[in-house]
Amino acid sequence: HAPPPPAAGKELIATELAAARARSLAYTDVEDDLLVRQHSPLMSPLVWDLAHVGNYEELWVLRAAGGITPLRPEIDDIYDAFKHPRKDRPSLPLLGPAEARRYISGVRGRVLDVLDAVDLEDPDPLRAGGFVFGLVVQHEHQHDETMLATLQLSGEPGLIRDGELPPGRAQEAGETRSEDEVFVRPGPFFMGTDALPWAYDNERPSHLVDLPGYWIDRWPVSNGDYLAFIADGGYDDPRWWRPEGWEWVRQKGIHAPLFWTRDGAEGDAGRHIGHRGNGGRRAAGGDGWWRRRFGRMEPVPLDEPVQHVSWYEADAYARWAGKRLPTEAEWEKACGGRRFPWGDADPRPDQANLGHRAARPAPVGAYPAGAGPYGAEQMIGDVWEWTSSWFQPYPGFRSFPYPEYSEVFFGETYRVLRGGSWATHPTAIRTTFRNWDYPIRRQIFAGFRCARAAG
Ligand code: AVJ
Ligand code: FE
Repeated sequence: HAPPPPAAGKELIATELAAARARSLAYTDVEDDLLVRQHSPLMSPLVWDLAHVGNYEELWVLRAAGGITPLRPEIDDIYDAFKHPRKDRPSLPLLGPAEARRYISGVRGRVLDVLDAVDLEDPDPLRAGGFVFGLVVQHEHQHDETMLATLQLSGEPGLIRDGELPPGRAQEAGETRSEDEVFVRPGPFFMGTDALPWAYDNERPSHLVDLPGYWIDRWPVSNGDYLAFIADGGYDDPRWWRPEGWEWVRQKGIHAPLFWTRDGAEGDAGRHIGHRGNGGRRAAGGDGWWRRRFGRMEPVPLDEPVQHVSWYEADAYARWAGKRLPTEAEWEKACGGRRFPWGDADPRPDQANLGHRAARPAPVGAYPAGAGPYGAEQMIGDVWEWTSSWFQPYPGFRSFPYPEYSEVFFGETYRVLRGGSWATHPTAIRTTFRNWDYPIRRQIFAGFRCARAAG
């Protein structure tokens, strides 16, 4: 088993706190109207997320770890995610944008005082190794990714913050598919972790899991791959779908990933046709399909991992392809039982597409240097990957520091996603990290890869 990385020092913690905050402020550096409006009943107004990250910091760092008297106890109720579902949040007496910024910066000042005074060797589990700071840093980054999903749903241009990404693998002329598999030998591996000081309760404890041999795709399923499923009538063939998934696509009239539209069609994305530009990628094709990306229309790039698909769509594609989704154990074992597929060192830009370097996944094959020991690539970053597993506790699970982070979600309601997306910050991802969502959700930056049994 890998040795634990050294516990974070105070300087590193301060840097991480500042990085998360810079991101939250950048994503909310827009007109007030865009912050207070609700863009989708699936999401909070952005100004709720902004004050919520400050309130969470107040609850956990200032009150629970620092023993500081509550600053604004009267707003706790408003920012309690369990008291008010997202769709109801616009009608709450939310702090306005300026007040929210003032509140979170006031909290942050005191958080830095607590950090100055804290003993990181203190055996108290909230303070040991700076756990409570890891908790709030990762929490803020998770809400930052949620804010990006809200901005994508809003259809507003701007904030796209595009950048350069490495090129994908060389393709033969006319080739669009990216099917290639790697073999993972049978045998036991340690799933989860006891060693990473900032890991969540749901990643613990580390436990031995024995798996038969299996094949897993070398890359996430690409848009080109997925278009073959569409072209083959995949959305119109009940053979590929779980009964409840079939009922859902029929009822909602779903025939492509979210934000996709066909030439001439007037789907959801079609309303934004005024923003259409070729994004310099027309040569990449699109097969007559366009997508709306942060308010801009562009041809669907065939070599990018597909994103904005639900678990039901991923599951149907896999069945059509003669495969299945990997279990989360299979997904994790393919990463080799380390913090990252390449080892324990922090991600380099040539190993994974993380942290919103560009506002899109990188093409399939862009990160050979990020391969795991069995050869699987792009396990970390680009798109969250749906697995076949329900979100369930590991044997010996103990809730910490509060049941509403993980425990209340266990059961057969949420499917597990792994690996993080282009929008996930490197501090908030590792091979043991577990994300979860409803199987119908498509606004998250999620795609998938397939697996199949050996033999
Ligand atoms: C782990 C992404 C499912 O956003 O609902 C944020 C993380 N928990 N605030 C979510 C979370 C509390 C959570 N996910
Ligand atoms: Fe939260």
